[in-house]
Amino acid sequence: MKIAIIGFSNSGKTTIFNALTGLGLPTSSYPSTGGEARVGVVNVPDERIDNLSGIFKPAKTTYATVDYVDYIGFTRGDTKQNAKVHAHIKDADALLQVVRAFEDPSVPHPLGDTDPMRDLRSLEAELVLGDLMLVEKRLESIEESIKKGRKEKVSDAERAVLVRCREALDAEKPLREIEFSQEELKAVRHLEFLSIKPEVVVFNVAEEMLPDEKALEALLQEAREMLKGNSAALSMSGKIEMELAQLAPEEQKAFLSDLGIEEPALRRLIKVSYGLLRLISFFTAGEDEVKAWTIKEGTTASKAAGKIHSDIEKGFIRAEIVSYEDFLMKCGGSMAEARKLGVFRLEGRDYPVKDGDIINFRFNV
Ligand SMILES: Nc1nc2c(ncn2[C@@H]2O[C@H](COP(=O)(O)OP(=O)(O)OP(=O)(O)O)[C@@H](O)[C@H]2O)c(=O)[nH]1
Ligand SMILES: [Mg+2]
Repeated sequence: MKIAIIGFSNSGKTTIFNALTGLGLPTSSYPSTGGEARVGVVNVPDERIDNLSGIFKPAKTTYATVDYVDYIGFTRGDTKQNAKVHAHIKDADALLQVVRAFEDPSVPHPLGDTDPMRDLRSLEAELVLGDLMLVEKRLESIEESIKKGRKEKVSDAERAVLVRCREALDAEKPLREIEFSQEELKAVRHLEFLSIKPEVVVFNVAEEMLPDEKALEALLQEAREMLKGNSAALSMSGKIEMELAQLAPEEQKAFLSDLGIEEPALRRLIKVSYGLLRLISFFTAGEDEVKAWTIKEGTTASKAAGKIHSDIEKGFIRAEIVSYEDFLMKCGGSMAEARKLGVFRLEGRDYPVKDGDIINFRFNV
């Protein structure tokens, strides 16, 4: 799973990328203009995995992960430049939009001054415009094929969806606000629209603004009213989070309590983006390894088995399952106790796996 960080230049994208990944990419007040997109792998924090790991004391503990991508910023009104950005991030599953909400005269703002809602609207407009251009280009090439009598090159289904897309985009609506059927989505998937992707908006606020919870909540409220479809909004100080990420765990705790913060905003951000992708985790637990496996909501037991190994999917007999809650509450975290109490359920291949299921697959090879 991949999440692309987007935003205007100097909004703090790389700062937040560094905070998320613990990497130390250079940040500067000069806008980045090119280079390669950078990818970092981030563990999805999960207390359930922490607890299971405490119980099983496995040789290895593996969290679910999400890849984050950092690239250059969007430029207002420059569709050519923005198409370049699109090319680097179009395969992402979701977007993380960083909106500048800090003021700092030493860091030039590409739109003149700090105005988070204006920036959010402008960036959404750039996403919409980029997608509209893709739709129009594609429709033109379809018309061309029809004119030349090359009917085999034309999918009526795709054309119909494109017309729907154009209507929405013309009305300045991001495509994530529109309901599409699975077939419709499939017909236009190859165009890799940006405005159709789920999006988390992060307001990058100044450290001094953090205590002003009322003002922050008002800003978030306004953003949430504007954003429709699969999206979320939160705020953090990218600078503080980056400093935090570079400290050892013990120092982090001290730093946080000095600031009166319970949980780094970053943990919340990672969890929110994981949820936005409609992802859930099931667990395998033993002495070798405690591991979270990422699946889409609604994945069946046999498909979930296939995540671990195709042989387990092929030779699937049944799944022995205990929910994380039952395992901790009813069995005091003991597998022997779980078996004795019979809390393991036996499920067949079509069982839809639930978030937090601890699973042991029975299979034939
Ligand atoms: N004062 C202040 N400066 C910040 C904050 N967050 C980031 N900056 C600074 O803003 C500048 C730009 O930050 P980056 O993280 O490089 O921004 P970016 O969005 O990646 O910029 P581009 O890659 O050029 O598009 C750097 O000098 C940062 O130190 C903040 O919360 N407060
Ligand atoms: Mg950057």
